[in-house]
Amino acid sequence: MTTTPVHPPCPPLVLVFAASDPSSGAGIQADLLTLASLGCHPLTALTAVTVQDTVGVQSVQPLAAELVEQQARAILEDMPVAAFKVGVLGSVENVLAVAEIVADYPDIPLILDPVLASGRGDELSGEEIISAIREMLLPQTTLITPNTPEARRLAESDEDESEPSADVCAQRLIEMGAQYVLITGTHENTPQVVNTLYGADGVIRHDHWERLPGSYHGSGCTLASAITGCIAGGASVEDAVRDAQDYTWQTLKNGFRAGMGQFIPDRFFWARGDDEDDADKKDDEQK
Ligand code: PXL
Repeated sequence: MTTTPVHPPCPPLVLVFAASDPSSGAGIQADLLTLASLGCHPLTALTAVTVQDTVGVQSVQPLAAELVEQQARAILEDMPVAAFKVGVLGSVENVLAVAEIVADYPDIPLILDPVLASGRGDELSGEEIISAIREMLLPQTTLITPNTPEARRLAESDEDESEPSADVCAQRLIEMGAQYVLITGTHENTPQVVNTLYGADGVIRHDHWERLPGSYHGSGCTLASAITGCIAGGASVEDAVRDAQDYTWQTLKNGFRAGMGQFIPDRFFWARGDDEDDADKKDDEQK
């Protein structure tokens, strides 16, 4: 008698285009941790190497566009990718390479986190990269996840006499080709953080979150990756945005200060033995 080996089902596969952050607060390491925590199998095309810690970015060294392309093509020819997540690309050539690759897979949802600067203000994408993203990637984007300063920089027009509102920026990003826009309100001076999801017909949902006191490195990467993971698992954009915000808020609430700078979100908060949880479990056992 022959027995056929039984393989477990394949988890959702997500291909991430992003840059390395040695602190694992942000960048491709943050994406890997988040996607793994949510049950996906992350695949990577590294776009750049940064030198940074939890205090600041020292340098950004883009990889050659051919190398980015070879990494992605090798994976795409081997595996059925369920979703793309795009973070820091590091050069105009890399934006063009990624735009060309994803154009060959129009049915795979693409979540774009337009990282223009780190949370501490270090520039990660110059003006030419921003223009290339506008022209080449936005029209292929399912969901873009800018914070308010990023939304303004992407959507600003020479004709603006004053700063455009978040609603106007979202409308312009949709006119430029994004299907959905999630503008995060972390940088606003509001008592709560308000994140707003827009579609072709305007606002789809506002979500309000308690503003946490810490300063976090990699909250945007966590949110965009978590959304991508949920979409790869079959969720609609709206459900993915709701569930990923909840997950991200918990990673921030459980964030830890590993170095001398910003807090790092804990993407595996649920896997740590926590005294309160242990106490709750003991209470339950006694009932
Ligand atoms: O959090 C955005 C981000 C993404 N990717 C890299 C980064 C940062 C912020 O510092 O360094 C590589």
